[in-house]
Amino acid sequence: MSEINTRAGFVAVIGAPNAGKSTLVNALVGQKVAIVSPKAQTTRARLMGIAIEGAAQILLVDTPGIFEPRRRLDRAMVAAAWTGAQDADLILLVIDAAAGANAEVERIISSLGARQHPLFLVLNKIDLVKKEKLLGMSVNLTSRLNPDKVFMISATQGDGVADLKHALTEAMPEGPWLYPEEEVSDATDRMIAAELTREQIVNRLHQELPYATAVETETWEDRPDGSTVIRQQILVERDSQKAIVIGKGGQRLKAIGAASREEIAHHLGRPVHLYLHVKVNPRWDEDRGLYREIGLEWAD
Ligand SMILES: Nc1nc2c(ncn2[C@@H]2O[C@H](COP(=O)(O)OP(=O)(O)OP(=O)(O)O)[C@@H](O)[C@H]2O)c(=O)[nH]1
Ligand SMILES: [Mg+2]
Repeated sequence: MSEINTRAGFVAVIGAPNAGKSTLVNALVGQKVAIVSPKAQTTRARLMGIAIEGAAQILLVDTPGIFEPRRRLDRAMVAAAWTGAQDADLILLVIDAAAGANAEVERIISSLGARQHPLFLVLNKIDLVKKEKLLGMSVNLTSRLNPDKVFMISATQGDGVADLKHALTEAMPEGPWLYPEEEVSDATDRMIAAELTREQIVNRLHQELPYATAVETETWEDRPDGSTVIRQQILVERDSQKAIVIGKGGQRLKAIGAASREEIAHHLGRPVHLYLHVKVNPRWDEDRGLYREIGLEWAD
């Protein structure tokens, strides 16, 4: 590979909650770097997934879905999303084609009005939508957003993902790669391990619980026998939530731990011993140290 032809740049992946941003980042990277769930507001902090194609390194900044902020955690998440967009070479706006241009999408469109960046518009989840609806949506959004390119994809099925990746490659500025070739994410293993446990919780519990929960990796020990011992704390806001996470006779916590341990071991490529405990802290979302641990800036 000749030095002159390498390309590298940042792509901010933004969109409403649940649009499929993290699923798309994983598909472009070619492995799971970001957690995914059918619930809105799964991603909390900015996370970079690194995709490589030919001579190009595409740094995909996965952001929290942009929504109406209420508490401090929400404000920090929205701030993380827009910061991701400002620093980027290109904005990838992901829209859930099945949900259409709802109020959240409208808010994002108006905020993008004054953008300085090139924009790719991605209509995702085309596997769920009739062609006519898709075309109507595409015409409407294109006339209002004036994107540089439009893609219709299914991030879960893979349709259109290769074309999108190729176009991203060509849109990256020329320059040296910014990360080592083998790196797939900027998150530390501690953070990824905490996220994988949170993914199990978000996918197993309902209603308010996912939003009331945070996971923190407390200790990490790589043993000489090749295994890793990890202790994590699951924070909830109330005693009743603690009881739900633990489940009857500890069954639910056991299942969360077993599934997460398997995912973490797969990620690390080594055996893992995972110990979880649940702690009640009604104000965990006011704890500055925790924000740092989960990769968010404190938002006043
Ligand atoms: N049918 C279908 N489902 C999809 C597609 N892409 C993503 N999903 C699903 O949509 C849900 C949300 O996906 P995520 O990737 O977590 O969405 P997100 O935009 O990152 O959401 P937040 O992090 O909450 O902002 C998950 O259940 C995905 O499996 C798709 O192309 N087709
Ligand atoms: Mg996400």
